[in-house]
Amino acid sequence: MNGTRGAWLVALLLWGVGGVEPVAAQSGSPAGPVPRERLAARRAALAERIGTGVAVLWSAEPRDIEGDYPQDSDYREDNDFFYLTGLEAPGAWLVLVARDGRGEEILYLPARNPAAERWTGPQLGPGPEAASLSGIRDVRAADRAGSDVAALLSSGDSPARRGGVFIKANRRPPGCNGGESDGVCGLFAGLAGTSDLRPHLAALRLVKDEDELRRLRRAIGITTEAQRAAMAAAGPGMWEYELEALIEYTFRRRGAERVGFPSIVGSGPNSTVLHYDKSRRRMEAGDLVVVDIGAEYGYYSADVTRTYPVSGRFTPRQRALYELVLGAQEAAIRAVRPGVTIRELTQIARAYMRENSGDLCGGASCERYFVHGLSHWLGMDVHDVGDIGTPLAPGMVLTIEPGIYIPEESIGIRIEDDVLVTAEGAEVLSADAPRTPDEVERAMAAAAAAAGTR
Ligand SMILES: [Mn+2]
Repeated sequence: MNGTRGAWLVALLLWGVGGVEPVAAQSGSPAGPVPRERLAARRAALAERIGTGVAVLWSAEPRDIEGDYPQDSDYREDNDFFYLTGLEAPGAWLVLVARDGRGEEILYLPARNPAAERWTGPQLGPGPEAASLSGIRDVRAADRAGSDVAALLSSGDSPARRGGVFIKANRRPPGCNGGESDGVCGLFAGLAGTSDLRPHLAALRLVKDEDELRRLRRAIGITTEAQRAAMAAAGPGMWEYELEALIEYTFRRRGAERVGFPSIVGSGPNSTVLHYDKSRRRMEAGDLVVVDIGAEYGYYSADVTRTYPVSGRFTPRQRALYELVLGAQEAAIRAVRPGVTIRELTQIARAYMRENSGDLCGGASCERYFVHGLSHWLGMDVHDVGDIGTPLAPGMVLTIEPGIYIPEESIGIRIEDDVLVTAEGAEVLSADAPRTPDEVERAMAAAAAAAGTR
């Protein structure tokens, strides 16, 4: 990390002649920047929801793992801040002043710090570049933010007096997470008329716009590619961590900058542990392996699960149980359309399982082995924000993921797809990953034939 002085001198010289741009939001990232018009539309929608009042948001706190070696890639922007500004900017504030549904915006960014930038690279400072990337014309230095907001809240004609102040109830101003309560850190403490901004942002984020869908489709495409690669490679004797490495290699080389969540590769007994992510076991012939993975691309995460037989062929019992899970999933997917709720989809999947268990699970239905929820929203968070009771509407994206887990038999089966609600019904965004037992076996057999293995 330290042997780069020469490179830095070159960089600084180039910078001097305009050859190196300061950090530009996501403009250098594989996903590219969020278009300014989209950002403006999201801020306008938030102002309209609030009506009258003042909303204040902060960027994420830089992560500090056991000490003081900050690395640029440690920083992941706060989802809501990114959603509204498209920026990655530690120490920033966004102030939205809404009057009768129309908003004015002020962005506060810390002054640039050349000494810190030697370690973690150029940062965006207050200036025209930030304005151009975010579409927010009024960009100021962050050291003014506290006094500006205090003045804004106390002035006689402030919309805060009429409509209140909206902040995220789980967040504090930048640098205030050590419990400080004076100055900027105490700005909102005990302030009357403060309400939580999160439900408003969640309602907006529930319906994806065109740029969000572009990112999600790409994240999901990368993830289904990784599922195919993993299916092709899996076999007896392979360690779970080898399969995990192969999956994340595909993510990274296709431009995913992170995993949306720790990869779950659970074989044999581990297939029945819902969020097993240690990947420490060696896979054996006869095992099923549950592979629940999601690439994060441009701040949006996929979440796709496939279950495959390590030896390349399901046993008759594994196949019968798999068909039951698949049937439940298909019944739920067929029912997706505007107006339906996740609760109703869950009832449909569970009813299918009850009615089609036969004697697979002894005298009772296999439903008792379906021990988790059917669906969650998908987006910037893998379990994305939004009221789970909201009726489906076009542009919403949810997972559909029934499962059966029988620890006594070391059989765990989960099948998970990512579904976009359309005007007419549903589009399965993760359809490129083999899903029926025959498709899975064919994909594994083709790979084995090509490699001369298994
Ligand atoms: Mn999921």
